[in-house]
Amino acid sequence: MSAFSAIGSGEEREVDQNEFTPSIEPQPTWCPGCGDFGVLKALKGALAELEKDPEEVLVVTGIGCSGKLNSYLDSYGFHTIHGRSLPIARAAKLANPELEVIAAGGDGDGYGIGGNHFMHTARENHDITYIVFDNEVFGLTKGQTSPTSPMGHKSKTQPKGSAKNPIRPLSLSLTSGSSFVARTAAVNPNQAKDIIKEAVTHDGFSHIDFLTQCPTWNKDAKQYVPYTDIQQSDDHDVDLGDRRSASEMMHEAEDALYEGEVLTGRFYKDENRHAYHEEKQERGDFPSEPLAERYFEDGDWERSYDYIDRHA
Ligand SMILES: Cc1ncc(C[n+]2csc(CCOP(=O)(O)OP(=O)(O)O)c2C)c(N)n1
Ligand code: SF4
Repeated sequence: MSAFSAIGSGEEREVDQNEFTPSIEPQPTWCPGCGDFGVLKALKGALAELEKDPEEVLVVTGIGCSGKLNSYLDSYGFHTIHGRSLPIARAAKLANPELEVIAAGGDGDGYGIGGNHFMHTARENHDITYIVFDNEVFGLTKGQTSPTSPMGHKSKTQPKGSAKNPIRPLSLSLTSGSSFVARTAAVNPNQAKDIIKEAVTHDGFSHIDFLTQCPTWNKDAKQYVPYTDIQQSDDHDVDLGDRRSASEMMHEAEDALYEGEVLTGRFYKDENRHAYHEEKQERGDFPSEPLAERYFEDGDWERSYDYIDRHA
């Protein structure tokens, strides 16, 4: 028996996306019109279409409005501290490679305070999906300038306008070593769902820069404008397996975003590189049974919600 089958049923079956809606907090408290709703919807749809049982999935989040994602998704969840979703997600995946691990957080969480973890998780190509809610501000703490705020962006922390260039999340991801890099937008739920499905299925570190509008603190952001899907457009051509081609397309998309043109789609995909745990396995530097197995005993498992219900 594997560690996974000690958690879930392990049976293949049709999954309805409503199975991912929790009974305790089914209605998110995000502001009306927030792009975070789009991530939740796309994620539920993607997981259901991939026939993932909620108990096969672990969602690890950082701190921010985006960090509330796992409160609104009925799967295993770990709401960590600011910028630390990736180390927790990596540890979980290494302890139980059969678990579908998704990490998520904001641009402040992932590209700012957690930037070092982002770089090294990409470099090591851990087999997890990382969704960054990119709304170009710190939403939860009331709209401060973030690593993706454009030069000149005015906020409480930069009332005269930011004097900093924004980071280039796609390029940073590529040069750090991600083996799947994509950008999608909350205004485009079908593309978002398809990209999440590809990211989850991809064997290696999949990074999605997910443009999410924050109507409360960042009305001027460009995430609202109509997007172009580079895979559907005759004006853009990217060879997904070619780093130079991907890099050029990323630079174009990163520049265009702040000029009001939203270019989304898949930018890079390396299907030949081994994920970190596979690389370790090949070197004989990984236990033959999942580490998690050592801490599991048959039949002892109860979901945390059952405990909460009991004490309600
Ligand atoms: C170590 C630490 N520093 C600062 C904070 C305060 N804080 C909470 S959320 C947040 C930023 C949130 O912005 P972002 O990550 O972009 O997520 P969003 O709320 O926009 O989804 C900050 C600075 C904290 N919780 N912990
Ligand atoms: S503050 Fe912005 S990011 Fe946070 S819930 Fe409201 S709209 Fe969404």
